[in-house]
Amino acid sequence: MGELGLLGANLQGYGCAGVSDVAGALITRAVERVDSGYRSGMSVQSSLVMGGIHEFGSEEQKERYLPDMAKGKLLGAFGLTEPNHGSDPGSMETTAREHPTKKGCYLLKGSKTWITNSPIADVLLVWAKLQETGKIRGFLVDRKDCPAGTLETPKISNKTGLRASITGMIHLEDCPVPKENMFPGVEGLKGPFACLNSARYGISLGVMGALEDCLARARTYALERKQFKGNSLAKYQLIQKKLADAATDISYGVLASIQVGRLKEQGKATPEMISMVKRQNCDRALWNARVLQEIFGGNAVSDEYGIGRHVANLYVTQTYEGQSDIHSLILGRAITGVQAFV
Ligand code: TGC
Ligand code: FAD
Repeated sequence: MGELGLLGANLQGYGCAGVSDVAGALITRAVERVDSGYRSGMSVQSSLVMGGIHEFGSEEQKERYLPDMAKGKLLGAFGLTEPNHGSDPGSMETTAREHPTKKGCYLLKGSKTWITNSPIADVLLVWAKLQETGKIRGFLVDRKDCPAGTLETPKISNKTGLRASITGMIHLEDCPVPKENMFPGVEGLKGPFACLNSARYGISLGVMGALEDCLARARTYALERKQFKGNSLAKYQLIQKKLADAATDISYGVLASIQVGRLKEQGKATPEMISMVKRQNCDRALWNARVLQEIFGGNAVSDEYGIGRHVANLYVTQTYEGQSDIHSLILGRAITGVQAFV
């Protein structure tokens, strides 16, 4: 991916390709057509970590990390979710306190879970609350600089979805991080959420790629598989309706995302527009993939046909970066002005 210029492709400078937001999301669509796990590793590197450094990092942080991350020589992870706080990251328990003796150094303590790339990441963007102010800040935890026993990143094994992507935890035990590794440009939840806007937008087109692959596979299978008097499944109206529903949702979903991307390029996209396409496209991709799976009958249960893999992956895409019901509440708040989270 690094050699092809796919990492941080829509970022300007620092060795990145500098393509448009829409082009960047079309890359996620092409990659996710293969497998959501590949897109996931790419999104974390590109939108969540490189995007965060690009938007909020110091000039020194950008020079230090972005060129090598664009080449794929350094890998990033984004640590927001905690064992007790997923949909509600504002309640996070991970803290950063000033080192009692070493000036200009923070000690990070806490745990993050379900973190894409964490077991193999070189740099982990960890969101933690400053003990003195209670404000959330972003820290670039550089694995090579962490003393033994202060950073652990165990892998989460035997996942039922997103198996092509590596996921783990982050345990920080008074891990020393120099102040120059803290993002100077942002404090509060808007830091991680700004990174998420970009990644959520990418997912909205990415999942359409996965559904396109499901449709292509289901169409081929329906044409080849014969049942009742030698007819192909494709001849039956109920089968055709399933294909028509998926094709329609793909067309609407792709066009809506491209339009939001065009607005994003003009600085006119709101977080609610992104919530809308993230929620709708993930929900429709999962729903249609589950329906298309039925066309394969018992064979859907075999890995060989690929469809079950997409269904399991699409459950994850509907869950991470804000579960769909959470996006419903973001939209409901915008429509009514009333907060329904708490
Ligand atoms: P709330 O009061 O709504 O907002 C707090 C502050 O943040 C600002 N803000 C945003 N800024 C930019 N973009 C957005 N989308 C923003 N949303 C909120 C807001 O303006 C406010 O700023 P300020 O200056 O007033 O402080 O905060 P809340 O705690 O009530 O939030 C509620 C809620 C539910 C919307 C939020 O917590 C939420 O979105 N939860 C979902 C959590 C989530 O998305 N986690 C993702 C973890 S990362 C991940 O899943 C990566 S998977 C990657 C892969 O493998 O592909
Ligand atoms: P919970 O918050 O416990 O929610 C459980 C259910 O309750 C959901 O259906 C939710 O919608 C619902 N719910 C919660 N609150 C409300 C409410 N107020 N009203 C109505 N319903 C509610 N996180 C990272 O930080 N970085 C990563 O790289 C990352 N990668 C991931 C990779 C994978 C494979 C997975 C599975 C997850 C990843 N995550 C990552 C975590 C992901 O963002 C969280 O799983 C997600 O935000 C949901 O949090 P939770 O799992 O704690 O669920």
